[in-house]
Amino acid sequence: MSDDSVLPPPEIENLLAESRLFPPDPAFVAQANASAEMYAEAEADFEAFWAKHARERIDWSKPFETTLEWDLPFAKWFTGGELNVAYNCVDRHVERGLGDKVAYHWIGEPGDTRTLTFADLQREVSKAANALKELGVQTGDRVAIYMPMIPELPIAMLACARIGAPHTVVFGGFSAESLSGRINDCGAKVLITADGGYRRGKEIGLKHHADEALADTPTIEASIVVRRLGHDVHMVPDRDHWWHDIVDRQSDDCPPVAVESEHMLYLLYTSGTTAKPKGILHTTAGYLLGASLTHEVVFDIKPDDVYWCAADIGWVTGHSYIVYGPLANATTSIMYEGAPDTPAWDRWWQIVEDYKVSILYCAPTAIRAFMKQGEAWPAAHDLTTLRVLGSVGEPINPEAWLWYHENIGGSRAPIVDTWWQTETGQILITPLPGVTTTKPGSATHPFPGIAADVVDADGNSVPLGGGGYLVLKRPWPAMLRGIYGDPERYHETYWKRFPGMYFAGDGAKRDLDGYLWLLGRVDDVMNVAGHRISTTEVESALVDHKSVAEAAVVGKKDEVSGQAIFAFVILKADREPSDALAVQLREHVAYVIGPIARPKFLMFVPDLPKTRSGKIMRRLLRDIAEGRVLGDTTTLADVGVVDTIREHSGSAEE
Ligand code: 7RM
Repeated sequence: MSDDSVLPPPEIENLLAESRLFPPDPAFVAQANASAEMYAEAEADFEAFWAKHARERIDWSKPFETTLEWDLPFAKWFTGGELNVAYNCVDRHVERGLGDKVAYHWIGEPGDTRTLTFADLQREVSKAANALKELGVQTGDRVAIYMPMIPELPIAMLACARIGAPHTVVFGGFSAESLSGRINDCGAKVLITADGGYRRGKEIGLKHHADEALADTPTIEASIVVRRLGHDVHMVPDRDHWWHDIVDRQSDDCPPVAVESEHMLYLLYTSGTTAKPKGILHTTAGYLLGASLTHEVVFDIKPDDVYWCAADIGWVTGHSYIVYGPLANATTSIMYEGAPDTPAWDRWWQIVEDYKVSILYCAPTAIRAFMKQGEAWPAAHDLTTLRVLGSVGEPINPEAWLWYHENIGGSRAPIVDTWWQTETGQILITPLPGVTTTKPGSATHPFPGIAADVVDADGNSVPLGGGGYLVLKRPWPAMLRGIYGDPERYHETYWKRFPGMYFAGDGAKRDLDGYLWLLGRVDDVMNVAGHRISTTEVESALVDHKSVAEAAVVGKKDEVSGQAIFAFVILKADREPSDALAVQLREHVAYVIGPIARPKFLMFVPDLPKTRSGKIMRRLLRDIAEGRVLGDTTTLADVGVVDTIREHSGSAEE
């Protein structure tokens, strides 16, 4: 027998046990796109697996010769091949008789709607591409896009893809400075923007931010501006063109340009916490394959589905699972411009009912926000059309998973908890609906063909039941090809920590059944008296309590234990904070996980600081817990939240 005392402490403790099992419903299994054989087939020869799907799913102008050239960390997939992404997402469906099929049911926040068929898309994309050509954009030139969630956004992206001009979409909530920084990093030639959009009942102007940005972007030669709000905005002569002028007058004939498999499709910038944003580089064929295959298999997409990914297209989730994956699969999607609580907390459920949505993909932050408002909102609507539910962006706490399952999925629809990143381009860790028995809170297993592992500080696999660092041990088709203009930083950021492996920056554990549980960013792991405790597990234990809607924990410096756990707690809408409840919640964590994880401090807060894509910014919570000056807040969605928390911060319970 081994003596535990001579073993090094685990990289991250495995503390929280979740034993509820949800096997697939036999009726779902009988019709599922996924099959257990996919795993075995992909494992036998992963290159052959991807090559087969690349041949079957993509329409090539010229077939590829080599599946993979792997010169670690630089991958090339499907070399020798040529294709066009817009053709694969739009034209081929029209040619095959699907011109009248709806591509997007678009819903504006104020209640206006638009329907775009694949034939509409083909026409609009071709015109927009011709407008770009008129402005001098050539294959290889970069185009920046800064827009609200309106149909012209995917149209603009596809117009770029049609002529082989890589796009970089900058989320409409970002500042002028973020926009100019990204434009300058990639040297974009044209900006496509709008006068503004709607959010929470308010008009959000964009053009004035764009103008401020363009004062400082020497490479920009022209801009195209969509009129969404209809107000007068300043248009710079010879630079700015209204979309309805320059696009509408173009011919709707624009032959798609065949590009090489490794031609750059887009850049998407991820803001590092302090350093300059990284331009994550995605290319053409591998990305299209990864996004479309995972979309069809993970969401069990059928021709009649009405699919809704509720992310913003400004994030990678929108790129892969609102635009490229669904369109490549000729899927009918919902696209919604606004907020989930406008005009009321049942806006989403009204949309599901009105459009008979069958698949919903959203983030845990949204689910926990709905949880906080209570089950009456979804209960008032017919959600029986929903047959698959997805989650992405953060670990989903078991309680939130169960709430989603019962109140949205009618205890019937399988949930796919999908782990991936901007860098990975496609879903990498996920259940397959109809195949996988799920456990609430676990992303379960790597997608077929993906080699994921959990390793210790030396890069050795940790045994089942242990925690450590999540790594990927072989290339995959939609993987990033680099950081724009900085191959050294690419190597250093992702491939240096564990030689030969891609390090994602996330902690994970694998339970005794081999299921993967994501434990949050390793930078957030707390060290309490020598125990490496993940924020996720303590947060899940708090959300497990019936009064709690959402929780975030951080480590606060402590003389005795090194770090002490500091919990920020949002209560459900009908609960009142009290000292007694704070004591109860701290005891609840001690009971569920163990005394080592009992929060030393607990503060009730009305809200939490989040990024604009809904991820909790624990870095800022650490600043608050330590009473420090706040660090960089540029990616914070709502700056007011931090002040509100600070006003409360006298009341932390010890
Ligand atoms: C798709 C996306 C990536 C980071 C990633 C994780 C976290 C995403 C999950 C998750 C646990 C999940 N891209 N993350 N999905 N953690 N379970 N299902 O979010 O580049 O914006 O973020 O998000 O930490 O590294 S992203």
